[in-house]
Amino acid sequence: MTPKLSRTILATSDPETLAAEILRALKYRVGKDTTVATPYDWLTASINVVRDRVIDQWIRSTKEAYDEKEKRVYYLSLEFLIGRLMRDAFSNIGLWDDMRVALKSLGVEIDVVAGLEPDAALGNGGLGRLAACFMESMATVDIPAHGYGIRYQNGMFRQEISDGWQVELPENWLDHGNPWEFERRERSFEVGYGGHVESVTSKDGRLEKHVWKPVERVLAVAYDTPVVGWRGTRVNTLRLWSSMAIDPILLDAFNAGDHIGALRESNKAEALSRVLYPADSTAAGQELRLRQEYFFSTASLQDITQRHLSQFGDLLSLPDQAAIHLNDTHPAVAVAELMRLFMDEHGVDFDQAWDATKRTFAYTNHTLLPEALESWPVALFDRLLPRHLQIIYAINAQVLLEARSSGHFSDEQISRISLIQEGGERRVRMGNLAFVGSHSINGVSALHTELMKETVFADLHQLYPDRINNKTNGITPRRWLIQSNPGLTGIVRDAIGDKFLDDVEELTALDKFAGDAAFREQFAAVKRANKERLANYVSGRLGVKVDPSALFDIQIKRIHEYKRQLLNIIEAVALYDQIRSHPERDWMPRVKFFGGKAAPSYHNAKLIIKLANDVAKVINRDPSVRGLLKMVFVPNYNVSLAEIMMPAADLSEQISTAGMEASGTGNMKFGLNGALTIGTLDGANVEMKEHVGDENIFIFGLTANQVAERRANGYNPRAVIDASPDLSQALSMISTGVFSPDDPNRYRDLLGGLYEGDWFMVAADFDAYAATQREVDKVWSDSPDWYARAVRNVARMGWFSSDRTIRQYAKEIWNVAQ
Ligand code: 26W
Repeated sequence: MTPKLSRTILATSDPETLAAEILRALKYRVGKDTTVATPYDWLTASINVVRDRVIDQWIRSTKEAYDEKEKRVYYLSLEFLIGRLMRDAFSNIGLWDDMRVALKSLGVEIDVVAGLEPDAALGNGGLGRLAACFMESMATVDIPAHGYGIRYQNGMFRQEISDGWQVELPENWLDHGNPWEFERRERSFEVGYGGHVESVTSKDGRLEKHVWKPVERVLAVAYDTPVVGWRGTRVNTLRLWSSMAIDPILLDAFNAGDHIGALRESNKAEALSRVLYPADSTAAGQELRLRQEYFFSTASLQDITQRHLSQFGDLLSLPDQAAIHLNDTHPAVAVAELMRLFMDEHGVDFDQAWDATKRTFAYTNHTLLPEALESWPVALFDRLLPRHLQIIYAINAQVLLEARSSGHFSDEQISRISLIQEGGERRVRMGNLAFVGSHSINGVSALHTELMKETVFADLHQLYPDRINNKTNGITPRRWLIQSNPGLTGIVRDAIGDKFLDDVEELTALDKFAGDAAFREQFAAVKRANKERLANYVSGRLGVKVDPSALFDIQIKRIHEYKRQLLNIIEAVALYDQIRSHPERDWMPRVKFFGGKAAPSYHNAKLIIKLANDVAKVINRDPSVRGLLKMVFVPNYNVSLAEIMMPAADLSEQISTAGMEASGTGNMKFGLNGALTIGTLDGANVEMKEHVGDENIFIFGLTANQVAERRANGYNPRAVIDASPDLSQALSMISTGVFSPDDPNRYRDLLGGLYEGDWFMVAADFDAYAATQREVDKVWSDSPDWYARAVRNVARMGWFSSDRTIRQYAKEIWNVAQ
């Protein structure tokens, strides 16, 4: 047996050696010398130097998994929101500081070069970023794992703000090439669509098997990116599929002079992996999306099964060697595809195939929003994937038989368990497919998991009561503390030593420093420096001046009504009004930052962005506010911007309507960087409160049960608004055009929603929220108290590491060694 990889920093090199290697890479890999090298060339050369070391370890990791016949994890996700990789890889492998010195000796600033790397935004938000944190944690805790997804040519759109409105621009992360990826033309698989299914019968007329004859076919080509764990212990693979025509040029058409027509197939095929769907919560419902889902599901499964067969020779042992994880329902068609591969390609009978399929798959649900639950019209499914639809019918028959024969289910329940939604246009329910095809279905926070059992999956949970379990989300402390906040990392190392670098739960040792005035001062100085960096950023980009000694209050996340940016903005308006009417009071200076993208077709979300900008414009210009309140909407929120904003926050806004945010992960990033949270008892906020302690978090508002109860028993927002003078006044300012004199009716419909139903309970929670904000002011005015609480947040957030989450998945879902 080969020894386990050692947990030592493998890449020790002195800066002189590295400088020489950089020069060599510049010359022989980039083809330039120092006199003509652009900053991009330095970036490429530097990455190449570190990449070589990563590759050595990558090959070792891969070989070890093979030799030891280790069970592998395959994480299927339509999104990987990885961000930049340079600092991550350099730092994890222990070379960041040496590379800084090496580059400096060549007259190059590492931060400038690192800032040129494109931010790989192959995801929308939480779900995609979680997949990226998980990849890093799986490498760190030494689990053999492959991520599988799509190599979108255009990732998440770039957001510009023009006259206060969101404008979407295409994002071109591959324009300068991508030094991290390796094209694997030899790993390509055919993907079929459409056509028909033939039944093959034996001589005596028995049905032997089905053969799907697709009419359209494209190629999925693999691109591999190494994922480096902490201290370079293990390097795993992120394999992204790119689509390509099988015949890139139709020669007949070309020879006949139709040069454009000759490329038609090629263009059509390449459209598949062209662009990420930018909707983070509403199912797109478009054919291309289903094509994407099947495209990467089948390519990944063909790859996995081929690897398994070549190593073990027998497909039925797949569940012993492979755990395939479905990141939400986006790859749920993989359940039917694996069944097809078993039955049609490998002659396994239905019962055995079904048993092996369930033992192989596990599924994570990330949202309870009804509009986000994927379902596809049966007619569309039949046209694109006729064999899969047959298989889904067969699975459905099996599941409904189980339900019926148990005698415990009413007809209504049976119709909810069915994989096919009846009534109106018949649809395939992807959540139900993922559920019945998996041995484990997990939620992403304790509350969310309980709500899953009570709502969307109540009937399926009754049928299969052992399947639903909780795995509270986490974040990687490497990117979200060590790399993005070197200042805080430094003072923590000085205070408690280095153990927390390898096990972030060791941060609890910092708890006693909450009472240490000298440490609190160091902490405040680090926070101040991080705030200055953010202040410089917004002054440079937006020309807005903010005072770093003010309280930095930050809400950054996708713009969505349930996340209630509107509540925050209305409260800012109320505060603005109060400051003007009571200039004599002792107001605490505050800067409210907002950032986030709206789905391009989400009208209200786009209006909320415009409102934030309209309100900011008026407040920031009003001399009577005397700079006590400022508001900034920071455009194009992405992973790289998060790395600047998280460390600079004093107050983290996590104010979703209770019961609606599955977990949240931004909440954890803020806490780990020493921000205090103002939030509802929603998602992982509930567990954060348990960990940091009631006095170190500001909780307000209705609970999930109270929200459900109000919605059920008739809630009258109008009465609530009338009873709150502050809210009434703020709403009337917005609706009379104080912030939109050019179009006083701009927000009529948006605010109308608050009077009519107020589904998101903005009015219901307003007074509690505003009162809690004044409580925040009070604590902020007492610096030692504030920073003591902030230090306790850092000390107690270690549990929210994705290493902990991944260990739980490994042990309780995947059954893999670590
Ligand atoms: C089909 C369209 C679509 C696309 C994306 C529907 C739903 C999604 C995701 C489920 C949205 C998402 O990112 N959900 C977030 O997942 C995070 C990681 O678990 C959680 O922390 C967030 O609370 C949840 O909103």
